[in-house]
Amino acid sequence: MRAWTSPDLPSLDDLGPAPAVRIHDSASRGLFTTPVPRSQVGGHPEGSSPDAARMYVCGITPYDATHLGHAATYVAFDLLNRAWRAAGHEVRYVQNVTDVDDPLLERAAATGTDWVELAERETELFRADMTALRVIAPDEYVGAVESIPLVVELVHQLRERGFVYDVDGDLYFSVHADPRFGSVSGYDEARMTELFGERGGDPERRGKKHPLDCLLWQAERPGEPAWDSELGRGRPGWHVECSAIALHHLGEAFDVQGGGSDLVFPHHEMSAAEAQAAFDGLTFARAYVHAGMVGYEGEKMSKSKGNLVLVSRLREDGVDPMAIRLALLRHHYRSDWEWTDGDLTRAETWLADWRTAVTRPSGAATAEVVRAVRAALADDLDAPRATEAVRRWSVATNEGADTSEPGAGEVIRRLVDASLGIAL
Ligand code: 5CA
Ligand code: ZN
Repeated sequence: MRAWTSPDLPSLDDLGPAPAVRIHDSASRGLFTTPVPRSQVGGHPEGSSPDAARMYVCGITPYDATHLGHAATYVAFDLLNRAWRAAGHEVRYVQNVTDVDDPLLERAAATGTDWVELAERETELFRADMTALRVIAPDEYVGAVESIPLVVELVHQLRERGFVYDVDGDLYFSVHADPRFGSVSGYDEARMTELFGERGGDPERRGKKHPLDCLLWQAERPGEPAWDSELGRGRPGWHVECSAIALHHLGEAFDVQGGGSDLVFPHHEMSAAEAQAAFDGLTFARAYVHAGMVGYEGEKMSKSKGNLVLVSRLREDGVDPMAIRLALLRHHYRSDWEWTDGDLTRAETWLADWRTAVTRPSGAATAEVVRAVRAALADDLDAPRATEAVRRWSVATNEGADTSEPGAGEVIRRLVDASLGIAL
């Protein structure tokens, strides 16, 4: 599938390498550091990329427009992408599009739209929103439908190993086939069963061997799309889509599996277990990173609840996407928070101040700002702290109290662009 156009990244080479990035891993509940690129300690052969930091971020299910919750999550992983690059990593980034799944088919049926058209339309809108927000595009943007052969291959592999069974033609995965099942979320069985039921699972389906076993391949239902395969005519389950795409496009033991915190369980738990059960000794991701949930009017912003603030709507209303991005960055990516109109007006004021400051021929000293911004981002993507440092610089510069450094604005403009993704 086609991704979107990445923004240009200004070079910060003259500022030296940024610190190694530490990021919170939900599985270990500790900080994960991607090893310092070998290219910095000894070099690697030209053309090879043994040092690439590899990241898979779960993409949208394209049945409605991008809301600020989605945007916050993708901007969070964009910060990681940028922080890794600043630290000297090459980044290999893969994202999927769940372009066939129950919510998409239900919405298409409810609105009398062709499901393929709906998915294409909303994916295109997502691309436009990501471009406007200056999110670096993934190297591979991969649809579920185009990945069906990969899914079939992985299910086949699981079946060879005896971890797949049939319930009325649907194929299920025995989740406990992976001895590490449960280690991504750390939840006990009671909590898992509760969440499984709430988040698209079917703990109560009769005929299953264990309530938590999850669907790998769903046999054709009347009126729904289906594909012929050695598994019978049907369509892929959700979790195995991401296992298959990530393994194929990134390989095992990639650095970060990312998404919003609503994906910790069951999605990331199941995806990891499916991949790990398929191959002896395989580690799926080395770290599982989750963004907090953005709420609106008292509830998690969600397509199914309809309490949405859409990026595209704000853009249509003439809001500067850079103000939207700055408003998102004012909240730490791991916190749950609620969007209010005040977030946007505050960000607009800051953005205007920053723009005024960077156009001055000289400004406050930059070395400490560069250090503070990079240190904050390397410390579990602390964007509120990073933006605060830029804010302090802009205040000092605009007040004229300290204009000791000629060309300071140009340094800050590049820093803010490359590390925070905000074009001034
Ligand atoms: N297609 C699957 C992942 S494979 C999916 O969850 N799609 S989604 O469209 O529902 O969500 C896309 C991404 O946005 C996911 O990472 C999800 O965790 C995140 N997300 C959804 N709602 C919110 C929210 N209110 N706040 C923050 N992130 C959110
Ligand atoms: Zn996913």
